[in-house]
Amino acid sequence: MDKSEKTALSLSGILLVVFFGAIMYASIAKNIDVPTCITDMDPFVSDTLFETGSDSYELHMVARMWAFQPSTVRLPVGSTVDLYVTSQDIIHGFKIDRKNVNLMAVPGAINYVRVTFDEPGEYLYACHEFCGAAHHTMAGRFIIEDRNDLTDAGGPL
Ligand SMILES: [Cu+2]
Repeated sequence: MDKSEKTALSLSGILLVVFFGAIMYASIAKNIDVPTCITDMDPFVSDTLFETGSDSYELHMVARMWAFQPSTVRLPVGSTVDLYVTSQDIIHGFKIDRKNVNLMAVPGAINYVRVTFDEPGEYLYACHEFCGAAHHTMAGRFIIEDRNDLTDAGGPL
């Protein structure tokens, strides 16, 4: 083996040890870790839907293989929803039928849209990014109904 090859191999070995040591130092001594996929901001670890005013709501939608949480959302007609979408694992999509809403659900990030439901009925939402074997099961629905019907059903969500 040529002397320059030995030198290059030795330097590579030393660098591997230095890099591995740096990772271990950051992990153990500095307590630095890779970020979690889902954001740990407060709204995403507590309620998924809450009322922010009269007929206005804030909804936190979490996508994961292979479902949305929540899968059914009941709201009164005329509701305006501040919708925040994120993913717990991999990239998903979020599209609401008959609404101009088409977002990506990205792990570690939050996407936002404001949507108003002026007409009663069911608005399906689904994942539009092929995300694996059960991608076709990733769907849910907004049920928009008269406030009186909603009260009979036990309130929003
Ligand atoms: Cu998906």
